[in-house]
Amino acid sequence: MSSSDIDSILIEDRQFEPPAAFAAAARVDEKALAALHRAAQKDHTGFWAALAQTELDWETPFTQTLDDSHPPHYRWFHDGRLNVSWNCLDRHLTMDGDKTAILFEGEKGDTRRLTYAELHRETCRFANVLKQLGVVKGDRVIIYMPMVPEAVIAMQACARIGAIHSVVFGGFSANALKDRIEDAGAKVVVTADGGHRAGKIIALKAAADSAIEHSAVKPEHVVVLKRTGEAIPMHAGRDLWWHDAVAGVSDDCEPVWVEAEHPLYILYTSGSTGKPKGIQHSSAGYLLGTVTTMKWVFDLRPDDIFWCTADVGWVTGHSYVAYGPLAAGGTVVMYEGAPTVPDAGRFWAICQRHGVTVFYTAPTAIRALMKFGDEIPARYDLSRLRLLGTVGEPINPEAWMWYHRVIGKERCPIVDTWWQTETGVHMIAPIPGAVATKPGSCTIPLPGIDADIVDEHGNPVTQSDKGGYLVIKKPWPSMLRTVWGDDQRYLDTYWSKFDNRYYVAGDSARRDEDGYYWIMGRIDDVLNVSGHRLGTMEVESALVAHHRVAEAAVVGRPDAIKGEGIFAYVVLKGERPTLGSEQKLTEELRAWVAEQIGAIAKPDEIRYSDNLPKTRSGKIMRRLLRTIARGEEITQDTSTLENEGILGQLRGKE
Ligand code: 7RM
Repeated sequence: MSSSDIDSILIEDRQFEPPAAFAAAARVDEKALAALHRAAQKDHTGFWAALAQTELDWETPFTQTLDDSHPPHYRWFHDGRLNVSWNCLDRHLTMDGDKTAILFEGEKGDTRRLTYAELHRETCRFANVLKQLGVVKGDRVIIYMPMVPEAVIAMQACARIGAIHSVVFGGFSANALKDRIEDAGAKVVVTADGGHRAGKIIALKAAADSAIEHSAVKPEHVVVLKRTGEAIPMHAGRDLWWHDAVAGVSDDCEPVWVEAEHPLYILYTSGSTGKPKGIQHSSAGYLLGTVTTMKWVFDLRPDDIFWCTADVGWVTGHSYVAYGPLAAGGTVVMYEGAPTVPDAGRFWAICQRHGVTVFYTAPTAIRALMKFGDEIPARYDLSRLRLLGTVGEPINPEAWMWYHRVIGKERCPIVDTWWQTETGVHMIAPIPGAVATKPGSCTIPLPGIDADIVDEHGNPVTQSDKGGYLVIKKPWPSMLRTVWGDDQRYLDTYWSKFDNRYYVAGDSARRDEDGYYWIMGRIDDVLNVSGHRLGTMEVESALVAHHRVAEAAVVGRPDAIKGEGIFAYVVLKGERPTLGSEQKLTEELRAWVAEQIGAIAKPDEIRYSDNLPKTRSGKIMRRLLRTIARGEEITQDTSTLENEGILGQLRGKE
């Protein structure tokens, strides 16, 4: 797609100033923000160095802030040493070990509260278990867990001993888990007998067994948390129960001090090919980003009850459940289940029960809950809420206004935060006491983040109605460091387009007269389904792996709740099913994709044709397929189609 194709259609002119009462008490007001921006502009590395000194505890202080001698590989604070779990836990104990770290609620209503002292103890114990299993600094541990405190404990335990974790979302299938075990070369897998979600039990251990059975890499041990109590097979010598393993283990575990650049984790995310990318993050720079954004964007204060609804399987759950809130010494809420169990008031019931003050969720959840009307939230006391946030995809102004009016009672600022797995933390987002918001815009880049919008040649786009490539022009501490095991892919995907000068996010955006950013969508073949990134190629690879499928092309189309829905065009090896008789095969293929990737990747609709429309050079005409999926009039040139007759089939008319 060339940037000239990216014309903006969204016009929104409402603007909301920071509420006076909020601004007066905020950590960062307008004046403070101006000072931060000035400091960052004057001395980019000095700005980050000062924050790294004040916001993090170091075992060995760093002497060099940024090593930029080998772009686009950057090292931040590289000769300093610290420990992430120390910064999240130990350093708060001296202040107040009895402070609540985690407030947990299971889908069935069970609750648990862990103080900092308890979380510290559990983390140390589990770290000692990992050590006993032979895990040492640099080893990879896969975490495939429900949303329970032990998921965070396992992550923190890895960080404590310098092991690199890779959390795999519990909604992913055995096959997806297998790919990640192999790519990461995992030594240990931490899982559970199952988890509760939407009234069902997610059979995590069964999936883990199947993944390992088919994996070329064989993890030495599987630690299993008892969560549901379902009977599951245990493999003697390989598997051990979490509760058995921690029994009798010491509460003490000296942190392993690691270099600032030591990888904290690998998190797999979708790109434009079928193979997920292992995004590799650092220790110090990443952690610094989480703390600064907790304070700037979430305005986190000691008495806040912070709830980010994301699963720890996504980057949002890493930065704003497992690390950021703890590094900032806050109290974080974790909820295991679905937003609609037992009914669509669950989120608001949790907000009321735990006194949530800062609430962060995805536009898809807001849209889904909005559908149930204003009466449901009206049943709950939401008066403790003071700040709301969104992430994952552009929020449509209608959902923004509903969130503002019905949940925030026109009193809470809304922070629309643009960022990615790769950026580690918020990049473009309002600082709520300082920046006016506009529904649908993520507003302006944070201090120390040098974002821009450029054209095909890398020149800034200055017209406010023109879109372009969203790029970041200077390195920032929490940026990804590479793609695990595939540095070439790091270079190709993020840097080569503009000769290694700019980080290319893969999103298109425009900037209005006030300098506000409006994200317009992905430039590559990546779908955003319910705020989750999925490569069209991933879904295509899954489809063609089915014995009846010869070829497949997958495109996105707008979906009122999910943001984007999945539409698949399939060419079969044998006969095309006659119109009206495709139901059974469609269900089979949908179930197949769920098995290959996970239920989130199931196509909403599948259409069968004799061929796919291709250009003379053999490229699938995706634009045409998108037009058809949306049911729009075809304006593209179709004269190069070898078989114009397939148009009728693609439109489902023949
Ligand atoms: C945090 C996360 C990243 C992609 C990104 C965008 C889209 C995320 C917003 C957004 C518009 C937002 N990581 N995206 N946040 N688009 N406004 N506030 O979602 O790696 O899973 O996805 O999500 O396209 O590139 S992610």
